[in-house]
Amino acid sequence: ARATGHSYEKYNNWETIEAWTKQVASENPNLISRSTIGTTFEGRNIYLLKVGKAGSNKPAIFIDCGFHAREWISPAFCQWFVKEAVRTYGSESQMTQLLNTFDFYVVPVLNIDGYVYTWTTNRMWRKTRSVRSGSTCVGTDPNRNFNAGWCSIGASRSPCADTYCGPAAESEKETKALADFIRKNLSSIKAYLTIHSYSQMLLYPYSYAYKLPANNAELNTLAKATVNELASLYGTKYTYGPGASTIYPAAGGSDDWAYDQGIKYSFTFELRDTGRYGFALPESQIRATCEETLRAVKYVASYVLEH
Ligand code: ING
Ligand code: ZN
Repeated sequence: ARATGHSYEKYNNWETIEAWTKQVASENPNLISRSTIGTTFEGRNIYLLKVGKAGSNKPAIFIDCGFHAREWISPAFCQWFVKEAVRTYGSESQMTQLLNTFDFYVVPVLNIDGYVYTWTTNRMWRKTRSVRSGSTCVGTDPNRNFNAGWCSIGASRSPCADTYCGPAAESEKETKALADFIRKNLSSIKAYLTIHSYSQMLLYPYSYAYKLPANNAELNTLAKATVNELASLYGTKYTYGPGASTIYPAAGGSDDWAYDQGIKYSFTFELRDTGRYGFALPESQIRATCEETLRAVKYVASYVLEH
């Protein structure tokens, strides 16, 4: 049975996603375990699903969704990924090999308070919902809040701005929880994938400066092959490259931070579309968007497995 009201082809509210995390874990004890990496500003549990065949000292791939509240296709993808992992394990060779080798650490929604706010009050909210003295404006941009050239470019010091970097790096409980988890599991994490929308882009470091990562040539080749794989399903065209020159320069992003921690395969996915619907991507596109993105994620994971 599904969690109440839950559907993989609809956008689910937080209450439904939370119930789903519990149910999908309890129904698949051999492949999934659920834990909490912290709590949000408003006190909600930030869940992490560890997805993989049990084993010791497994390498891991980290995937997060729901950094930005209004990017609803992102949490939809994390749910889809987990569903497909358990559905195809043991019958589809690539997924079976991936889950036998790796643990996938999946955070279905990081910025839960913001996500709830987009359901109750303002569909276009982006930031967290943290409140602090000295400003009447609410929230920090979690993707400007990491300690990677923090607030030096493409971010705002104004608490009212949508790209507010926060009073300090990791000022938000949500980003601190994520960074703490990654630091604690650094030796096992081989790839960091963060799912945003929209623009149809596959980005890799750096965004905080116009500089290239040491393995730029490898990341460029991998990104090109990955977007080709993604396009092979429905023809969806992605552009790819270093963040600063491909989308815009922006400091404090999680992919740059993860890369500088030593995770050599660090990507930001910007899912559909290119602006027709933007953040309000219709539910009728959830299935195709998630299917093509799943192909891309599996491609990256299989590449990492072989390298
Ligand atoms: N885009 C990202 C943003 O946070 C990005 C682009 C990626 C910036 C990586 C910095 C680092 O602005 C969306 N749509 O959120
Ligand atoms: Zn985003």
